Amino acid sequence: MSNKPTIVGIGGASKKILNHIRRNEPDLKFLCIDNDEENLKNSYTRTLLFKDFASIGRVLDGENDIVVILPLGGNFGCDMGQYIIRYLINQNKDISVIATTPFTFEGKKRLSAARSAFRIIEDLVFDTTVFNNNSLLDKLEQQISLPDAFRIIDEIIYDKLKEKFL
Ligand SMILES: Nc1nc2c(ncn2[C@@H]2O[C@H](COP(=O)(O)OP(=O)(O)OP(=O)(O)O)[C@@H](O)[C@H]2O)c(=O)[nH]1
Ligand SMILES: [Mg+2]
Repeated sequence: MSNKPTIVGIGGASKKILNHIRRNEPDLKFLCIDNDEENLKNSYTRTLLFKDFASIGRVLDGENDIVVILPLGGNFGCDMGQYIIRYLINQNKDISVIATTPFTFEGKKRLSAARSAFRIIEDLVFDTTVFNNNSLLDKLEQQISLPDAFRIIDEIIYDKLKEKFL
């Protein structure tokens, strides 16, 4: 039996992060939950098209140690992330969260939705980590493309996961 956690991604961007982690950690269990069927098609991990909470409970039956990967900024993650996490806690699962907040250039609305969502999640979950995407850009000397910036953030999330949970 493995004592490694199951990695649960919430929202469209979490698919890319989970795909990245899986390339490095093929033996971990994953579940990517999203409401966008099209997006889930090129996932390399187990996926669940979100319809209701009970189906999440069924898929994760017996998997009690969970790290949630939650890139905040979009509607699904900001609106539903906290409810999915609440549901998992009520199922007596041990939950940790690694979240990100969006770049400023993605718009004020996304940033403030992400911040409000994260504040709520922080009150629910003892072990949370949040990366502010913007602060990454401040550290880089050269201009890089957005996809490259996201790949670096995927790697930072994976490093944190390894450091704390694997
Ligand atoms: N680490 C990482 N973050 C990403 C990537 N692409 C987008 N993001 C971030 O993830 C945030 C959330 O985006 P999505 O996951 O697409 O949003 P969603 O939760 O699916 O919500 P809607 O599609 O709007 O309903 C964005 O605001 C970006 O900051 C990526 O490839 N890697
Ligand atoms: Mg989406």
